[in-house]
Formats: sequence, C-alpha cells, structure tokens
Amino acid sequence: MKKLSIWLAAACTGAFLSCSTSSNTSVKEVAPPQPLLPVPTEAQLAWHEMEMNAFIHFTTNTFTDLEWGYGDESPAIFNPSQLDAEQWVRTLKEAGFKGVILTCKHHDGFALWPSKYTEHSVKNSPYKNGQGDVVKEVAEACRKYGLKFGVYLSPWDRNRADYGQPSYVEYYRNQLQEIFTNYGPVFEMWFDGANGGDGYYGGAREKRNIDRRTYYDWPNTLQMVEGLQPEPKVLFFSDAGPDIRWVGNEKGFVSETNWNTISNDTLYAGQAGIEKLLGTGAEDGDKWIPAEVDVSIRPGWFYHAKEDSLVKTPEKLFDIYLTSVGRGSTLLLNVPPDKRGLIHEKDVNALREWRQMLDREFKTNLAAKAKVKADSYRGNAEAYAASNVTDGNKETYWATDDEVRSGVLEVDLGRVQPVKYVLLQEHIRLGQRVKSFSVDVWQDNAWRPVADATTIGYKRILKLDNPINTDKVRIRITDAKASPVIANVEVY
Ligand code: FUL
Repeated sequence: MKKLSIWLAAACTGAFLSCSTSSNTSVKEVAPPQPLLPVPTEAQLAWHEMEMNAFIHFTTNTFTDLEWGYGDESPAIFNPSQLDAEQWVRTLKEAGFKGVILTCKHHDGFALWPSKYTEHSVKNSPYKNGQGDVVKEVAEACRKYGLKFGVYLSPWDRNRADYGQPSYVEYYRNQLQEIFTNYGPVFEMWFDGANGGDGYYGGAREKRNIDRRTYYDWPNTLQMVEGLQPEPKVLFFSDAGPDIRWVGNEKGFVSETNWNTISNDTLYAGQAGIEKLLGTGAEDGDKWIPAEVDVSIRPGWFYHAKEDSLVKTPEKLFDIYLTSVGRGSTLLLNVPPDKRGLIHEKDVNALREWRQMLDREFKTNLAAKAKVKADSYRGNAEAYAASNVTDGNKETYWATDDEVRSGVLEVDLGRVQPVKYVLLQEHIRLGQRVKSFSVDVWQDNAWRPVADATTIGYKRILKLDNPINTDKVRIRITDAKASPVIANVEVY
C-alpha cells in the first residue's frame, strides 16, 4: 500500500487528487503528510525500535570494590575465575535486551582488550595468563545470540601520563581504531562526559582539568570512527548527542513530556538546569537527539558484594520500564558481572521475574484488530483511516488533514474487560507531533476521563490508576505541532 501511494503521489500533483491506476480503476489517492522536521535517521529509528539495551560495567573496579579507579591499579588484580560472556549475553537476551554496551575502558584506563598502545590492560593480568580478551568474548557472544554490540570507551583516563596533552587524544583515537577494526560492527558508542580531575596520570598523582569543549576535538574523532565503520551507522551518545542524548539523571526515568528534539546550541551553553532540559528535550529543537535512560540494577555501576541485597526488585524494574520505554525513550539498564565474571544469581533472578512481569502485564492486546473510529481522517482516504492503528503494522497510520491539529479515536474492544494500560505510538518517521492527549473509557453510557498526558513519540504507555472495566477506549489528541500521525494503539 505504501509503495503504491508513493508511486501515485509522484504521479499526481498535490494532495487529495483522484488518479487512475494503470489497470484503469479509479482510486482516491491522497498524498501522505509531509515530514515535520527534524526526523530520525534510519539508524536512530532502528535504535528506537530496540527499546531496551543492557550496559555492562566490568573492570579492575570489580576487584577493588570501587566505582572510579584511580588509574594506579595493578593489572594483577584483574582475575575473574569463571568469566563466561555467554552467560552474560544469554541472561540479557532472555530478559529482552536487544543490545549490549560494554565498558571496554572506564575512567581508570584499564583496557579489557589487549591494546598494543598500553600496558594497563588484560594482557598483563592473570586472566587466561594474559591471553584473554573480554571485548572479543562479549562481541562474539553478542553475535552468537543476535544482540547488537556497543562500546563505552571513557575519554577521561586516570592512568595515562599524557592525559590533558594532544598526544593523549591520539592515543584515544588509536584505541578506537583497534576496537572498530577488530570487534565491530558497533551499534552505539558511548562517550561519557565525566571528568573528576584527579588521578594517577603515570605517577603524577595530581588534578588535571581539560576544556571539555575543545580538548577531545570530537568532530574529527567521530569522523574517524565513521570512516572506520561507514555502515552500519554507529550512533554516538554523549551528554549532548550528536545522535543520542543523556537523559539528565541516572535514576531510570525520562520526563513525562519527552521531546526527541533539542537544539545543540542550548546544550553546549552549559546553563543551569541543563539536566531538566535533557529530560524534556525541546518542542522546537532543531535536531533529532533522543534521550537514553541509563540506570543500574544495583546502587553502583560496578559489582559490590555489599550491594547483593540491594538489587532492584522486579517491581522497581517494571516501574523503570514504564518511565523509560513507556515515555518514548530507550532503556539502558546496567547489569554488572561479579568477581567470578558472572552475572550474580540475585541479578539473574530479578531480571527473570521482571521479564515474567512484562510478559504477564502485556500479554493480550485487547485492541488487536479491534474496530476503530476516528472523527476524521486524511482526505477521507482509506490509506489513513483509523483502522491502521490496530492492524499490527507500524508502517500504516491514522492521519488527519494538514490543518487539523487534534482528533479522536474510538477503540471498540468488543466486550467489557478490565483495562490497565493504554499504549500509543506516533509514526516518528514523519516527526514527533503530539503535544497533549487524553484517554476516556466508556462506562454507564458515558465517557469517563481516566488520563491526561503530553507527548507520545516512539511509544507512550499510560498506566491507569486502577484497572477499569470497559468495552470502549477513546483517545483524544488535544493538541499537536502538526496533523497527528498515529501508527499504533494497544490496550492491555
Ligand atoms: C558516569 C560514570 O562516571 C560512571 O562511572 C558510569 O560509567 C556512568 C554510566 O557514567 O558518568
């Protein structure tokens, strides 16, 4: 259907024209809405669809019980006795993660692969008598289990004597080259903004500050990486993008109003309240830079035995799902392996029960193939009719005429059933549009309002305060930046 309308849209000029197809049957063809810029790139779209990725923090900190290594750790302490990267990736896959991002190097500078540019690496550790390569093991396990592989390589390096000088930037680029040449493809590259100042720095043991905006010369570094991996396109994460932005907290939520758009210049201004802006994005932002919700399953990013009793409960993880994926963001949940080199039993159990909870809560979509009515649809053309939101095809959508900025969808569930969640998706390929919407349910022969919300974006899940018995759910788009384009509605 889409192909046909593109072909016909090209053949007819303007919207709302009737055309004849080659078989001579008259078909009302209406041009699709124009994209509302900015829109996501193909790589960003694929990233939105991943929804949940896992972070793995693992290095000498796992053995020193620290969160930030000083950089003077002896590689001799890195000695996982039972490291099993397949156990990591299998556990994560079963939980539903689609990608894994590994701390190949954290702030202490210890490289989890045998980098030829430093002695501070696994090659000088007892792990596999210096023959081990954790980056390779994880990248291969990802390939085996069909997860995408991502890389965290800390720009801040507390081990390097030349940190702060131009030669360190060259060193950093050399390491990126090793990684992208030997372990790719990489789906996401995480550039951490942390720089605490003090460190070992080859024995200097001092505080060093760099100018974050100029020191790393990011434009050239990113260009180099893109040259090493032209396809598939790597997505760069940093506080300010360029492809994915930090969400502004490490607690597991994005703001309820979550625009995928933001303007770079406001991010670099370093003004107060930047965290809040990162959480909301900006309705009038000129770039598509979606927020990623990074949070750890434990209080720390690295494994500490004393936190075994503090692993987040399945219920807490479920809440995090609702405040990240359920608010149109992508979740990046950190699951740090222990000193053995295994994901600890407590974490495995929490993840398993969380998965069961997700499967249970979102088991039956009561709106699948349901009858849907809209108060209007684009050019009265079936291609944009309300039924597109329950057809299970995310490429088809309900859309209104260009000048219409609101609309009502009525979903008929067929019979009275308890409803707990309403899930909506915009067709973000055409940009993020909806500014506010409400949900009503049909009860006692009247519409009863049950929820008000703001943005939708890639996905929005509303949890109703109490499950409500109803046979009809109504969604009222009350305001939008441009004509609403809704790809999917689900009800649970
Ligand atoms: C922060 C780092 O300082 C933490 O150690 C951790 O890696 C977190 C994901 O990012 O900026």
